[in-house]
Order: sequence, then structure tokens, then C-alpha cells
Amino acid sequence: LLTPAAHAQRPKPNYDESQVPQFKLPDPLVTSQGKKVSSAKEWQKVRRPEILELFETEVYGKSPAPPKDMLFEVTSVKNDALGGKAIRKEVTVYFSGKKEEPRMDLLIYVPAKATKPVPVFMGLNFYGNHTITDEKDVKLNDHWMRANKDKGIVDHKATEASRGTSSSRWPIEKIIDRGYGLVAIYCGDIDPDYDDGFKNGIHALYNSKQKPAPDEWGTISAWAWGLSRALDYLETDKHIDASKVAVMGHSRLGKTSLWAGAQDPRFALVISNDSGCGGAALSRRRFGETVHVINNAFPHWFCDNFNKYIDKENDLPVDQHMLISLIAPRPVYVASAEDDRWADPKGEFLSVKYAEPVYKLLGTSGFGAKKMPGVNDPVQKQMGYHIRTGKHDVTDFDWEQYLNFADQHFQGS
Ligand code: GTR
Repeated sequence: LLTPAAHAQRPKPNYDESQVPQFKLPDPLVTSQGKKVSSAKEWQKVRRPEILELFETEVYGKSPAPPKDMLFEVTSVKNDALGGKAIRKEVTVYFSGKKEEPRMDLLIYVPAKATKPVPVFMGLNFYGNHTITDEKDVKLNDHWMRANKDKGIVDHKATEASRGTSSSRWPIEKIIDRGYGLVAIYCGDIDPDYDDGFKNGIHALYNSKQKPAPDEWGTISAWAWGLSRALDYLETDKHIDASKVAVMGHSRLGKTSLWAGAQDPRFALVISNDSGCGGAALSRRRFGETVHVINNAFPHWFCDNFNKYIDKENDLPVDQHMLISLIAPRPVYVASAEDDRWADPKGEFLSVKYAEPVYKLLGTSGFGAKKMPGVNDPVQKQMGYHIRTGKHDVTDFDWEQYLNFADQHFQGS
């Protein structure tokens, strides 16, 4: 990923808490004019739009308005999927309204026994919808993918061998048994995950093959925008309660779920799994992955303005606790893993904590945790957090917590 020269210059990551620099975070509840925000109205009218704009122009880049004519095509329906437990559907979204690129495929599972529209989890995946399920008859994704032998990717394309290779991260049956649906999308359908000067994916439709301006969308913004377009479709699907969509993502796709939830208030619940730098972790801590390292390794993820803050995190007008604050008052859940020090678990926890004053101002139960909770000891109020044992991954433990959290907020139990 890094060129040899960039790799040689790459600063050594810090994993020593005593080496974390002193810093002062910008206050989500003080306006750019220095005025204290003391009512929900001031938050919604003045401060929230300010913060949103700062993330758009300085971090992820602005996205365009939705296309005028999207076309939704249901390409398959199976009424007895998962041994009869689920209805399974595949839907293609054509962004231009014509049956051509760019397009994304949605794989949808809903409980077969549901008598009314169901709440769903929606998430992007890394290697195609066919990787999340053991069912062999879903469409094999035909778009470009990052090289990965373990995932059965050959010449940047999925092969039959890639089926089901990510199924451990998506416990579909458990989700269905708990009364939820699942909507899956391959991130590369929206924008392939490589630095191509923004010629491909959805960028091509809007930018006429021009590189975006320094404050215009990078790939994370494109992915988040795609999630909102998927939600546009869900609003038309009679099996789904579009007012109860939880957007969930892991790692780079967790950065994306937070940014999608921050921008689009239709997402009723937002989950970040091990999102780290540029996601839930505070940039100013410089622990594990830093703004420097991430912009070098993945120059296409953020907007070009984000490069201004390489080794100058204190100049950032925001930090990632303010990304979480944009989701308020909606429920938000941040998860870390003990061995995932690259993603800075403590920095992820602190973002939730420092966003809590906004959640409190808006009249919610907030977070409650003052100190980092113990390993495998989740905190779940309006804001949720856990750190579990193990590595950078999505596990059954993570899903158990997300389902419990969704029960609390969607089913009132
Ligand atoms: C890493 C990157 C992280 C995280 C991760 C992933 O290489 O440094 O920010 O996004 O990839 O997405 O798995």
C-alpha cells in the first residue's frame, strides 16, 4: 500500500499511554464564535450545521445531492431461504436510472414469519455479498476487488472460492431469529477501494472523470453516500421498517457507518466496530494509526484538505468525538477490541464520552461511563460501548451486543 519511500518515512506507531501528547479538544458545545450552546434549538440550528460542514470540508469531503432518477430492480426473491427462516431478495440500484454502471447490489434477508415491516441492520462488506452467506445461489459479485488470496480473489475478481469467506462476521440466522432483517452491500460497488484519481465508481457519474476539489468527497464519503441511496430504496420496500435502520460497519467501513449516520438523520441507530483512526478514535491522541499514516496509506479515503492536519492534529477544528455528537440524539454504539491497539480502543471510548454532553443537552440518558469499562463488560444507554477480548474483527460477541442494544431502542425491550 505504501510506496517504499513512504514506508521508510512512516513514523513508528506509539502504543505507550505515557507518550500520548497533551491536548485540548474543541468543545462540541461552543460555537465558532465562542458562544456556549445551551439549548437543543441552538445545537440544531447553529452548532450542528457548523460541525457537519467542518467534517465535510476538512475531513471526508462534501457529497453531491442524490441522483434524480435512480432505478431499483429486484433481480431475485427466495421465499424459503435459510431453510425456510427467511425471505431473501437481491436488488440492483442503478444510480443513473439506466441499466448501466455505476450500480450496486443489495442482498436482503428478512424473517419469513414477520407479520409487519421489520427493523434491519445494514452494512457494507469488503469482498461482495456472496461472501457473507453460506447460501451458494446468490449473485457472485462482478466488480473490482482488492487482492486477497484467502478470500478467493483472483485478478481482482471474486471467484466461486470466495463464497461464504466472510460469513463469520455476519451471523444472519441469529439476526433473523432475533426478529431483524439484514441488508448487505459490497463497498466497491459504490467506489472501488483504490487510489485511481477518482475516475471510477460513483465518482465517475458526478465528476466527469475530474479529480474532486480539496473539499469534495473521497471514498469514505462516497461509501456513506451509497448507504443513504440504499436507504432510499429501503423506504420503498414493504418488508422493511425504514424508520428502524441500524447502519453498522467494521474498520474502514465503521468509519463509513459513523459518517453516514452523522450526515443522514434517517439512520435510526449507528454502530462502529473497530473503526479507529478517522472513525471513532480521537486523532489528537496519536495512538496507533495516525492522520499521517492513514493519509499516506489510503490517499483516496479522505478529502485532500485532511492532509493539512498531518502531524498537526491540534490545528483540526474538530476531533472524532464531534463526529459522534452529530449522531445525537440517536443511539450510537462504538466497539473496540483489546488487541486492536492500531485502532486505539481508549481513543474510541473517549470519543463517546466527550460526545455525551451533546446527548445530555438533547435530553437523552447519554453514556454514563466515566472510566473505560472492563473487557467484555458492555455499557448500553443511549450511547453504547464495549471492549472485548481478541483482535480486529467482527465476532458473535459484538453482534450479541448490537442485537441487545437494538432491542432496547427498536423493540422497547
Ligand atoms: C487498515 C487501516 C485501518 C482500518 C483497516 C481496515 O489497514 O489502517 O484504518 O481501516 O485497514 O479497514 O480493515
